[in-house]
Amino acid sequence: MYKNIIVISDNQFMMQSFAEIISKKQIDSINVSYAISPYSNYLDFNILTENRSEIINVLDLKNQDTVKQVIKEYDLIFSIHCKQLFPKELVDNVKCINVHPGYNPLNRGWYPQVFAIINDTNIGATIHEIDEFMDHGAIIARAFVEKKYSDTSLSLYNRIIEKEIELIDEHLLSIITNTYKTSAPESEGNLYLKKDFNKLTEIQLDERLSALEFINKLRALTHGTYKNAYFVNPENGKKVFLSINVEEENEDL
Ligand code: 0FX
Repeated sequence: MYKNIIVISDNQFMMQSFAEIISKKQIDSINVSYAISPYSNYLDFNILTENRSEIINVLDLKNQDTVKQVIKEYDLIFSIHCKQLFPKELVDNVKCINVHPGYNPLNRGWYPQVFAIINDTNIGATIHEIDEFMDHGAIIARAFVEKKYSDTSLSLYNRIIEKEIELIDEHLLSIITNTYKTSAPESEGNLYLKKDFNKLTEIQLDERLSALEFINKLRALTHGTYKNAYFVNPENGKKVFLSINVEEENEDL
């Protein structure tokens, strides 16, 4: 059984959800700390569980001394949408577990639902052990979520994080008690980086795509108020942002 646990996250909602699950399970004799990356704003993170405000640390995993300190203090680390890559020294010395908003190994890396819409691949959520490569280690649990033609990146993302939270709820105890089983990913799968997402965002006005490909691209780049897809206005060179509104007819009407 692991006793000294740290949860590192850059996603306020996921960190809060994780903290609520841990608190609900009322596991005796564990100490849980919470941390964010230097990329996140400390003020955005205010984790409350049962009227208790958890203290959040800022951890820079590029700093050797910090990594050594973490290895000394903790025996289990959860990465819950943590934007820092865990260094090899850390993953070789402490059990590190990642919760990923994609179905490994199909959708490794950044913004998995975006690439699942573009490439029409299956999508889901995964809990896995961390090795030195991104979203690559032994799989503890994973599940698909439905992907619809009427989805945008945001609606699909919301379904995925709901599934991540379900998987955490279901598998947390077996992870903390170190009684879980793993399976190896079937292949290296697909890995997408932030730069692959950035490349998608400019729509070339002379690009030829089928209607389906174009609609899929806009659905994949539509995520609430984010300004993702754009074309360059030939008149003044300014970016013009666009997104798509998708709604399937309601059968009851
Ligand atoms: O926390 P997270 O949902 O997850 C991301 C990666 O997708 C994940 O693979 C990695 N393990 C984790 C550390 O970081 O990312 P987010 O909260 O920055 O963005 C959530 C969604 O919002 C993303 O899937 C797509 C959308 N988005 C985000 C940004 C910043 C956009 O459409 N445009 C943007 O500029």
